[in-house]
Amino acid sequence: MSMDRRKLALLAVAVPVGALAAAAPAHADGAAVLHANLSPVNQSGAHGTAKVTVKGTRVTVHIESGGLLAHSPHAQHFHIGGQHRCAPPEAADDITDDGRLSTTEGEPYLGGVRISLTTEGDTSPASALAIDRMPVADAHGTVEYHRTFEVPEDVAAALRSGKAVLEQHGVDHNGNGTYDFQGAGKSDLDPSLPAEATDPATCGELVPAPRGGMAAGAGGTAAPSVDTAALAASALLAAAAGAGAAVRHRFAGTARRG
Ligand SMILES: [Cu+2]
Repeated sequence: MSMDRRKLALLAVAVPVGALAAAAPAHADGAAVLHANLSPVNQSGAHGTAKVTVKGTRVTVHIESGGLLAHSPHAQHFHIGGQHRCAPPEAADDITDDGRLSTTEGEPYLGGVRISLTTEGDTSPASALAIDRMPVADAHGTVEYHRTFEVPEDVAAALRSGKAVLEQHGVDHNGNGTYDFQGAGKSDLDPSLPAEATDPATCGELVPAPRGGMAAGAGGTAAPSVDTAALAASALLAAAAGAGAAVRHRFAGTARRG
């Protein structure tokens, strides 16, 4: 009896606080929403969609993709600094002349890795090939990814202005169900890894979504109740405040690399 009453009392306090915290950023003019259609690269057969919300330097990423190599990690990044577009097919033979598009061949178009879309911890370029912290496709080759984290100001600005590209990596070129060196040799990024583990599998340009269209399209059926959303938002804010400090600290000490 007393425990239930205590929980109720806590909720009674928590809900108004959460509502206050959520109200300010959710409807302020600062938020930008980007969308990407992830198209297959290297005949991977993979595809997907991504939604990125930018509020100040706080970024929320939601990716749903399918057709990837099952039971395998898939490195994924925001690429910034090139022509902010996915590589055209003719880029595939720039360097290796083998018809396969490597990450290096795509870089003039996409730009280098600026954000590593890891599942936990560091998101800087230093984690570009942190395979043990990248999402793993399930038995159906599906990757669902959802994370909120802090980014440097120039990354937030690039995202807002539609100058970032999302790329997922990992292609089973020889179709044997695993990343191996027989498929396409060594990775252009790290010779200790098979090229199959790092070759691009999907690519999509992050394009600003029209402000009016989003609410009608994406809000729909699965929207949580106001109280739930407010509580979740306040928890995210608290978490982001803590995580943001750690990420910024790491960025300060990490040399930038493409
Ligand atoms: Cu990448």
